[in-house]
Amino acid sequence: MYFTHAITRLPADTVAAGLTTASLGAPDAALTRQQFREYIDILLQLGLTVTTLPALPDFPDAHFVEDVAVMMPELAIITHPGAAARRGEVHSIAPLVSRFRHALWLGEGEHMDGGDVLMVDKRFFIGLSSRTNEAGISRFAREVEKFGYSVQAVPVASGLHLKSVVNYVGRNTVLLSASAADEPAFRDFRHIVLDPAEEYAGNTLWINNTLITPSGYPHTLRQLQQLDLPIIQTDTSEIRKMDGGLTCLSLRF
Ligand code: CIR
Repeated sequence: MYFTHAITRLPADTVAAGLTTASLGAPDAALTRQQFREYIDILLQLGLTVTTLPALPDFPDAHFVEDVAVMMPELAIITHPGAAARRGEVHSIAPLVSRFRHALWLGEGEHMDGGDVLMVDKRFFIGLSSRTNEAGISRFAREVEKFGYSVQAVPVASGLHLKSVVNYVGRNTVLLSASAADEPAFRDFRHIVLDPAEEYAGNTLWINNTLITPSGYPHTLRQLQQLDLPIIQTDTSEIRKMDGGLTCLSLRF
């Protein structure tokens, strides 16, 4: 799929107050914004039109826009984020999403974070995680199956979201952690298995046949180079401190 647009949100000064399981210290707000701007520059360089929403200081995780909506050519699903502290974010993204797609909302009890939703052509792999539950996946499946998509639930054994440790990287290949390598859902794909010391680099973004990968993961970089696709490395040190990565920072469509 070729993307022409991205929606992003400027990280707020309050970024350090967001949710995290990482014990890497507090992120620096100014450096977070600089890394975010570098990410936007990459999207622009790849030919996307980028719309950036203003910071939402009351929601310190709100720049992780991927979690609050799932975009498809036919529709958008506004999620019901698994973490109560993030639920209010949906109200400020929905009006913009609705300008581009007919938007449906998941309801009370139908938990889902977009970080658990991996789309490969007409197939969705959705992580069953601490943020996404069976009810969320069932409702999502009901809505998208009407448009010819299939939905497969995948238990998330490590990492916050499915896409923290499994991503499609082009050429019928998934980049995934050793803990996900035996997952039957991915048996039709070639596998690149992450070095356990570099699991974070699993959040590599395949976009318009280019790979955007975090800098500082040399083993993964060498593995990705075998795909013979253009690779852009970018520093995400501050984003990582809040459990975020490259896919989380945008909605692409
Ligand atoms: C959270 O815990 O919700 C945020 N601090 C990080 C969300 C990362 N989102 C993603 O991987 N899609």
